[in-house]
Amino acid sequence: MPKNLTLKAMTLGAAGVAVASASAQGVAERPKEKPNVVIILADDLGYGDLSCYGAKNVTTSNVDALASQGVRFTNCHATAATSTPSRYSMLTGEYAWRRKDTEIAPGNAGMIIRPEQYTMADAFKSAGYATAAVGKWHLGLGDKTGEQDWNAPLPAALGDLGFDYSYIMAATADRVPCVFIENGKVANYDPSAPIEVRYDRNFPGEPTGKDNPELLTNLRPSHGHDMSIVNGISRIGFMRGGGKALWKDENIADSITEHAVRFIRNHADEPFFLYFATNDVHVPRFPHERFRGKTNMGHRGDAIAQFDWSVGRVLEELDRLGLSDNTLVILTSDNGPVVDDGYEDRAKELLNGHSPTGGLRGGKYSAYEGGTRVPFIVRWPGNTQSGQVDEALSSHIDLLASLASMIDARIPRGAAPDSYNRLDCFLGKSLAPRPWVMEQAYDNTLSLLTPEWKYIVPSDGPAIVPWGTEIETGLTKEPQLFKVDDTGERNNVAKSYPAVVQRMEMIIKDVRDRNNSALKAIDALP
Ligand code: NG6
Ligand code: CA
Repeated sequence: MPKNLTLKAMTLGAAGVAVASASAQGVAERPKEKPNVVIILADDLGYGDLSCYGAKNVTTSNVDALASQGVRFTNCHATAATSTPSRYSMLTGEYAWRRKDTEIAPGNAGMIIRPEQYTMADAFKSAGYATAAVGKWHLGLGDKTGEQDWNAPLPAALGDLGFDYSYIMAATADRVPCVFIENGKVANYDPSAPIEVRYDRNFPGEPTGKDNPELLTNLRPSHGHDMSIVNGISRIGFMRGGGKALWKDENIADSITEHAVRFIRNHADEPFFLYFATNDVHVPRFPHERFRGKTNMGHRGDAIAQFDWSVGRVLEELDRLGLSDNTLVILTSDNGPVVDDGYEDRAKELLNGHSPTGGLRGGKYSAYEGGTRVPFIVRWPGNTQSGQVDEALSSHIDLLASLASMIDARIPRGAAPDSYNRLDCFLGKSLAPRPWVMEQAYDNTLSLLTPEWKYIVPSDGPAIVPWGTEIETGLTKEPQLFKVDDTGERNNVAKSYPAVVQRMEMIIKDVRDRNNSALKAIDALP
């Protein structure tokens, strides 16, 4: 299909034809071997935060090397502008907005992906891979919200979702519980300090950031984040206990990177799938002292340097084991960047001319492009071309079906309903853009992006994220339509192109209703 695919072509199609299961939509020629797959998913890393994407004041040499050996995408999109819905969509191939309970999850959320639901890890496991999730999870744990006993094996955990091994943070570093969970049990559990967690009220007598600011020896909150204190940093939610299992923020990158590397080492002789989700560069940013001052941007810049180090460690281990040629590495971020996300780390004051969004409007939470356009790099020696830069419109939502097709995993009927096999696109072999990409932002506001247009559904929500990040939500009462070459999304042309607005609305409705006509446009791609 030509690059300037028309909206007409996108909306026409045989209505009423059942949507084929994602696995049936394969077009890529399948390689003979089953490569290892490593997904490195950064947190809140913006489109402009890596030096290969134009970052200032920080050099990400390991990521840049990866990009120079593979394909660097300039128009790839996370499915949502916050973590939980973005990760849910990537791992299940279903848009998070189809479900009610996929908003930013508290640390005591029950498992959002249910054990019976098909995941990317299931695809790999069914194809004989060893599978692991290491790092930030943020998709709930245990059977029911608020009912977990953190002192015993959790009744529902990642083992039920296709991951043979997991070493994770339940939610985010700014949410309790502040402990790592290994295969469903608190790692390094300290029986002398039983763990209690709740989000509705404090435990009597326990200090909080609000009442005991003198205990905030490492970081103070700028907004929210004034509940339980762990490691001199106050968090969202209340916990007590934990003892020696409690993490130290400055060691999180070391700890999860070491577990990722160990998994690779332990499975060097068989195909493996590693989902490595870093804590960097989410708040609280508190990098290890060896990264302090690596940039002139304070903790946020130094956390980017720390992220780059983690990437380097993983790549170095693949090299050392002779696995690089047979490993497909994907590096991306869960959503766009935020500068002040709730801690006084002077990230804003110290930008020194750096633009985390790379000049895009908005940021994390936002319906503007800063919310969901993310770095996306793919390297698979022999299959991707070194140093390629690819502009094709693409989305994380298609990773599941694409990777499943590559390894010949059969997706059960009805699973991963929104994911399409776009393997050729992810390997930089096809310039055919996705006909449209759905994006989810603040208040579950949907946007639709095509190779020519960006449309934001009207909303009564606030113009600015209401809790202090100073980010524009992109929400307005009027429909917004931008030409894609208006990268700053400043010139709303909805009034001049009512027919386009109508077609964009139609596509969104079709996707919402799972009506085939909009989806057929993807099937029709070469
Ligand atoms: C917000 C938090 C923010 C961050 C975000 C989730 C406040 C005031 N802000 O509610 O700090 O934790 O949730 O980020 O609590 S995400 O990248 O994991 O989606
Ligand atoms: Ca995030």
